[in-house]
Amino acid sequence: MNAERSNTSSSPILWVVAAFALLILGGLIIAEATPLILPPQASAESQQVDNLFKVMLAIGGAIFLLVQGAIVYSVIRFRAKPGEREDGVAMHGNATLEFVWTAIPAVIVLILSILSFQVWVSITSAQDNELVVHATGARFNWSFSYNIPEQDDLTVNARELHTYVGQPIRMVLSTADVNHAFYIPAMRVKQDLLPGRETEVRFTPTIPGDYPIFCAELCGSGHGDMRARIIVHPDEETYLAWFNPEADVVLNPPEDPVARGFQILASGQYPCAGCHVLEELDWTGVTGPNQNGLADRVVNNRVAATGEVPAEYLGRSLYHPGEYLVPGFGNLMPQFQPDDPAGANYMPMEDMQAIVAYLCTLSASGESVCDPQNIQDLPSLVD
Ligand code: HEC
Ligand SMILES: [Cu+2]
Repeated sequence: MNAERSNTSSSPILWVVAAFALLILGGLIIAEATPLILPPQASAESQQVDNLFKVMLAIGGAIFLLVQGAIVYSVIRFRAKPGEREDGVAMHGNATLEFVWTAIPAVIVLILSILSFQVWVSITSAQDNELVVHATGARFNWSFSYNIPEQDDLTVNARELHTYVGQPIRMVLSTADVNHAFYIPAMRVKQDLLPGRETEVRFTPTIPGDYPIFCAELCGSGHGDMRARIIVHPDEETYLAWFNPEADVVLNPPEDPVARGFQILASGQYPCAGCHVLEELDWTGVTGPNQNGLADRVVNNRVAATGEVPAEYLGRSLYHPGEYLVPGFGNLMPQFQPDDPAGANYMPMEDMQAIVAYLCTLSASGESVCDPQNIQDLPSLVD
């Protein structure tokens, strides 16, 4: 027994070396295993981000094993013997130890900041021939808009982000209300949206597919509904097969106001989808009332409650949402306004009229419940 003890304590260096080798091995295993649960690396930048992440995991994993190992060792090695009731030895101050545990983390942090800076510079630098897409976050919705080439003021709006393999993309991000964060795990990008300024983020998709986009900044009750998708087309041709017809509808909008209203809402230009359910348009938000069968409810219920004709009620729901609150719901809907194109929640009068014309058809029969004359007169009715 005695012989064995003196044998082990005679080569402490060996034990320390063996323990450190185990820690490093453990750290490397953690660094290799954890990324297996990450989404695919679907952008050119994702490999650099993941490699940096692996370095951090290896270091963090080794430190985790060191700390946990020291705890387990101490619990076993230093536990009180039966009947032992005295305090432990009082110790304080160990300059060597303190120097070591300050110097090692300082070196680690320095190395990590240099590596991080390199990756950051590399993935955020401008590239030739970028496709610029604007994304707007609004509680609780994402919408995307693309400039139409050679048409200065006209944009294609979409609820999904379309792009294609190999095309560098620059997203310009702005918010209509509070902070949001634009997060595409498969592209390894995450960027905050801040009121009053534009932020940007860049990436180049490499694998065709359909990946989720999230909001990564708690922005209110419907935050969990604030999702969208990025569709990465295999090449420019398939991308244009989506883009050109969309641009065509914008350049030649439908004459019929109902069709135009449907098209405006389907484009996701306004954030309704994140707050309302409407099957026809794939809306899934639950912050506001369900809009299926809305027109019948307006006729049977809201008209009597407000003394307004149906078109007037719907128009005022958009421009003065706080005026009449649907029972059971709070005053959470943005107040759209036709006066200031640069201001928040701008919705021109013609858009409002088209949207109301469409909402009037959400009846069991599919027939409009509104008088066309009332829709024409909306500018004075909603004043
Ligand atoms: C931030 C969440 C939010 C957004 C975005 C939003 N709404 Fe609403 N909406 C509400 C809430 C909450 C109510 C119920 C309270 C009220 O009447 O104002 C409501 C009520 C309504 C009503 C009245 C419904 C009824 O049953 O009487 C209509 C119509 C409506 N919204 C249409 C829209 C349209 C169209 C859009 C997009 C242009 C939109 N909303 C965007 C939250 C939202
Ligand atoms: Cu959000």
